[in-house]
Amino acid sequence: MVQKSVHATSDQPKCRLSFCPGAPSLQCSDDRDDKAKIIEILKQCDINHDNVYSKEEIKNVFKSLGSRWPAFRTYLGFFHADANGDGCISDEEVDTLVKYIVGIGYTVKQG
Ligand SMILES: [Ca+2]
Ligand SMILES: [Ca+2]
Repeated sequence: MVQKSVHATSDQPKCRLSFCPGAPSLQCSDDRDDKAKIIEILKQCDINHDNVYSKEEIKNVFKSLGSRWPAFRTYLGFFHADANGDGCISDEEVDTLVKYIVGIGYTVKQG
């Protein structure tokens, strides 16, 4: 004998804490790792080793990251990071650039 117990609990919101599959998951651990790898690529692309990045050097960075539009990305990167507008990314500005690169979703795959 099967007896269904029917409880009327319709006045309680059932799915208040349901997970939304489309919601971005919070990832904090990988972020720092990505940053470190991007800084590594930046250093490799600093051809004249002056710790200042010219447009040409930044374009190489985006090429290394596999960007399809390195010139466009360079333009936007400078727009975001070149605070004093002198046409190159100095040591103080490079952090903003790295944040920008991480922000647009470039991750560095090793191997
Ligand atoms: Ca340089
Ligand atoms: Ca600058």
